[in-house]
Amino acid sequence: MRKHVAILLLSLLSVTVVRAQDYVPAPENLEAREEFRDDKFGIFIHWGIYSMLAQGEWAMTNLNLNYKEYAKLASGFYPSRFNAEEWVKAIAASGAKYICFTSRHHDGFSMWDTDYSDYNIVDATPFKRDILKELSEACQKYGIKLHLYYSHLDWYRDDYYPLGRTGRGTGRTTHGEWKTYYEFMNNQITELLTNYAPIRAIWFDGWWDQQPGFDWGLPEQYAMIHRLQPACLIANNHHQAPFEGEDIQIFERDLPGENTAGYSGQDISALPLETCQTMNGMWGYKITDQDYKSVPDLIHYLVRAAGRNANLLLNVGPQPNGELPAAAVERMRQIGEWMQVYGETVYGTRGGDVPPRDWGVTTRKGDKLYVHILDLQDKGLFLPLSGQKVKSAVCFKDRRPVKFTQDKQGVLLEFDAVPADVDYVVELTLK
Ligand code: FHN
Repeated sequence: MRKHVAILLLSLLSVTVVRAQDYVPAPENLEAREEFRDDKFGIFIHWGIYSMLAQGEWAMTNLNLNYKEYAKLASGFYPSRFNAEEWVKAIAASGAKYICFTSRHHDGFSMWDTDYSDYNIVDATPFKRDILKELSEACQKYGIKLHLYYSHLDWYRDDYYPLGRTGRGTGRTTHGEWKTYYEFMNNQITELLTNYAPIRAIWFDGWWDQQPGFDWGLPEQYAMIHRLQPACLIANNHHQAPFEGEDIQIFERDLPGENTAGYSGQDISALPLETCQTMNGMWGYKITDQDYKSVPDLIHYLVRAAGRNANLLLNVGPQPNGELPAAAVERMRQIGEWMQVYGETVYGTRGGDVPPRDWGVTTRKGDKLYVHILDLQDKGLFLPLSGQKVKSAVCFKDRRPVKFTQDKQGVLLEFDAVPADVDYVVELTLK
């Protein structure tokens, strides 16, 4: 009996091992991962017909709105000030290298001209313009990469079955037709990857809506995506360690290794990392939410992410009229100004040799180690760099030498005054 159990366990193990080896990323996918890592900074856009309610993207379920009533919003959606080029220019000015746009959020409304549902921006609104098309063209024009958010869960369709944890008050009468829903999603994703190419990443969300063990058909869906665009990076905001077939690991509202928001206890993988964060409190536009983070705080978040080898995907929720909120545009402009000066110490770097600390982080590129001092109350800073030889140390901003001494344990930096910049960067050249 024991032998049989052992054989069964062994064969289960070998199945797992074989499955774990199934996905071999294509060379262009590996290249896209490195390019993604180098980019370090992206802007997340949560925009849909929910912006008209101005209560965030969860209004439909938070307010228990009937799905048929909610759908009427579409016939009034006319974002007269939407201008894809203006968006992309403001985003490029922030120093961000990519945009992740909500092609379809949990409310089930498609922000492109899809053939697989009339509940979309072209067929269901008087605006009739394919927002995604305009955005993808503007992105290509200004050299910004496009990622697409796609919700796995749906609060609108009857065939999103079984009902998940959320969206139970929207009045849908769901039927046992998961198969048609799954086909619908795959058709839409195929459309996105065919008509709006190149899409650098598909960013899934909603896995957490179903009970553990629910079969979302991810391996087949992921294989389809990689067949259509081998370089396309797959991310899934399931709040777990990455699944087979994924190319990026995502964290939400927390830096990798932290878990203040409750979504991020998972192990950190060797995949490229990205953490998404709101600029104010909500993802989608909320009229009462003016609780914007300060520019220094946003820069710190970006730098602390880079020091943890992660990208920052910073969210903006456009207004119902199609404009990005002025408060967000102003913050993006100021982050961009900072990036103009300090971009060299962020773009193309990897997490540095000294692990993140309360005072700041380090980033590394070639023989340069950038010490980002964000919060130091001292005129000295010891870096445990045993085994590394420092050739020179300068203040990155003005190239003035920084005093340092070195022994086997590491390097001691000494300053004339307590570093007070938003980010006082010391550039160390290593031997
Ligand atoms: O439910 C969504 C939420 O609306 C938003 O899109 C965020 C972005 O990370 N993700 C989900 C919650 O985990």
